[in-house]
Amino acid sequence: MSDKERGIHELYANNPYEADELVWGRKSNPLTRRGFLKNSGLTAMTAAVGASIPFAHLMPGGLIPAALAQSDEGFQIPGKEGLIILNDRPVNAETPAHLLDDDITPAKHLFIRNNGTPPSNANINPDLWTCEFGGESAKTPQSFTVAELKKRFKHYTYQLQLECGGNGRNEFVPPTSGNQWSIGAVGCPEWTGVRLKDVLDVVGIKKDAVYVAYYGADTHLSGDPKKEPISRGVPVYKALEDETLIAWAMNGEDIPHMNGYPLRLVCAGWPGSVSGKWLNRIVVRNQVHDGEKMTGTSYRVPCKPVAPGSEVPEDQMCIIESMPVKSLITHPASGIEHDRAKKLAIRGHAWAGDLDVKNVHVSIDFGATWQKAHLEAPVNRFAWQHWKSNVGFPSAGYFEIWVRATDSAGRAQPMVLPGWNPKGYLNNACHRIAVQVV
Ligand SMILES: Nc1nc2c(c(=O)[nH]1)N[C@H]1C(S)=C(S)[C@@H](COP(=O)(O)O)O[C@H]1N2
Ligand SMILES: [Mo]
Repeated sequence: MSDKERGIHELYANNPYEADELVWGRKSNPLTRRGFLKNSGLTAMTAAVGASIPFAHLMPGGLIPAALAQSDEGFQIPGKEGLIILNDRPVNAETPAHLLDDDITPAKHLFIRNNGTPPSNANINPDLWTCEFGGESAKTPQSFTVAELKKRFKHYTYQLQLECGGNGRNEFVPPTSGNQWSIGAVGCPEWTGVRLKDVLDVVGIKKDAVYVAYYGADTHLSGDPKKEPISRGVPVYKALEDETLIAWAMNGEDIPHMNGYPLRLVCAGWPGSVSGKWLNRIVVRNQVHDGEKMTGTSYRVPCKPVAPGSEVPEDQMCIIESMPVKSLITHPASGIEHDRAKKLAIRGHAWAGDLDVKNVHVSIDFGATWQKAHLEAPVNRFAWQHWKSNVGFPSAGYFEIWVRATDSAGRAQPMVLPGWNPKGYLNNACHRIAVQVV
């Protein structure tokens, strides 16, 4: 395989069907997504994954086998363990699926998505840290220190999932720019703080209020103090939900520096970008917020589906709200060997933006048939739900386990890539892992 030096992702990113032919000699049809592995191609893929592939005839075209697509090279960021670094300026790092196995995501395994330069940790005094509340639709603008917020308002603790809108971007064809997240820009820690709505109740919201937005203390990468790295918001009804928190703690401890210490907004179910870190200002707006990364193609998708690669006029782009249904297989890790005489216990989590997950199914034959998994209820709204199942295999060989969740409105995850969009958001295609059955 002389093209291996180019990297299999690079090859597939350019044209997955051409790559299929180049790597495996597999003629595949983009429309039906069927792959026709010729004898030599099958031999090549079998050699690459290290075993025969009993369901090879069902494997879609243009798909890198999970055994080759997923790597978990480690990277060290203080307080973090095993994350995969995608960018170091700004820092962006995701979590391999098997490190998201805990019911409650530990701090060391929560992804990092920075748009700018975080405030220096050394300069942060957590008690004196102040958050202003204002904006044209605030009745009585005022400020609270973290100590005042803690003293004045009732504390709440919820497990809330956080997922970057660009999670899964690395699968879009044609490729879209930005951090090439695979599946690990998601986590579900337990957050403690006060309700944004309790504070806004004291501040007062004028009748013309439309949006509530945040500003943080991080600075623009250019160093220009007049520029914001990011400032996003949500409609008033979303800001006022019980679970929208101004949080100072994660899993009972200070929030890690890279995740927004000492204060952040957690507004679950929507793209992670609405959960402002290093929070120092909340504004109540009389219009849809127009801060950095609210406009243009940022965190927006075409209001109606478009052909892959299309240029979409700005007035036909809609702001992303609730995130789509999604799931992960967090155990076992991809690539394990398994004894065919035994059943394999598998498990993971599923979540569905503002909705609940109604059921989860798993497949070992590239989605031809599905078996229902056991699914738990969420501990609270916006917490991910745990699922588990036992699967048996008909023979030895290379298998993939796919997982598919369905939300309470009956919408299921797509098995392969959903609607293409210019910035590569909302890829909720089924997660899959490789298993070598021996
Ligand atoms: N101030 C500030 N808040 C921010 C960001 C940022 O760069 N600066 N990134 C946003 C994005 S795009 C996401 S996905 C989440 C990531 O949160 P995490 O880094 O704690 O995982 O924070 C959001 N809040
Ligand atoms: Mo994000």
